[in-house]
Amino acid sequence: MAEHVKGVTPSEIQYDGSGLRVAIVHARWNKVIIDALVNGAIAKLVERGVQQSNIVIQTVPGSFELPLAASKILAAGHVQAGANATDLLGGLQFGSSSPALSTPRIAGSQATGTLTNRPFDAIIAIGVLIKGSTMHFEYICDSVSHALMKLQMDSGVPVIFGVLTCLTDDQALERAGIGKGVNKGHNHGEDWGLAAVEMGSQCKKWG
Ligand code: DLZ
Repeated sequence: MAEHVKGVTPSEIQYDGSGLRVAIVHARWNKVIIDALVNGAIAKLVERGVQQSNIVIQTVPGSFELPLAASKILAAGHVQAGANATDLLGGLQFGSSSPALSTPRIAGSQATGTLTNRPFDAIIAIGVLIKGSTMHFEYICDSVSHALMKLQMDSGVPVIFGVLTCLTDDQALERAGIGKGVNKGHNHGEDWGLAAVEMGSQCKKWG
């Protein structure tokens, strides 16, 4: 079999996610693709031992909303014991009573976590941007990627970049493992789940 040139080489270390708490924030644009990616990420988190009750999911309208929501979720996960998480989250309406955080919204999803004040070890931001006929795509790709990197560097918490920036629908479908051809492609959500476990574990060790 030909050796693959592109793509991530699996780590030689099998990281243990059993002590990790992971948030997934995802856009609702291009939902079929989003659902496949989110399910792929969750499957790998669970496979690596992350408890379902330690996976918290929040949706936002589009990819442009991902950085602010991710920032708020991380802040809420870091509030001091006794502080009111929902106050910090303001209009985003998080909290254990929120159906958005207490109920999995993706069929077959294994995530059951609710927001508490226990810090997150990693957050995965998932969106699917598909180029249209205006400059909208370029502006959102650029601003979202920079904002997510800034959040990661400022917070010290791994922010996994789960934003597909595709030129066509077919590219996006193939990167979610649901391509139309004989070769369905590869679900990048799985890589993001593994990246969250690896980076979450390593950052705990590095302090
Ligand atoms: C407006 C828009 C467009 C045209 N395309 C996408 C897209 O391909 N993927 C995506 O996640 N979001 C898209 N949006 C919505 C924006 O991200 C954002 O939700 C709105 O501009 C409101 O801020």
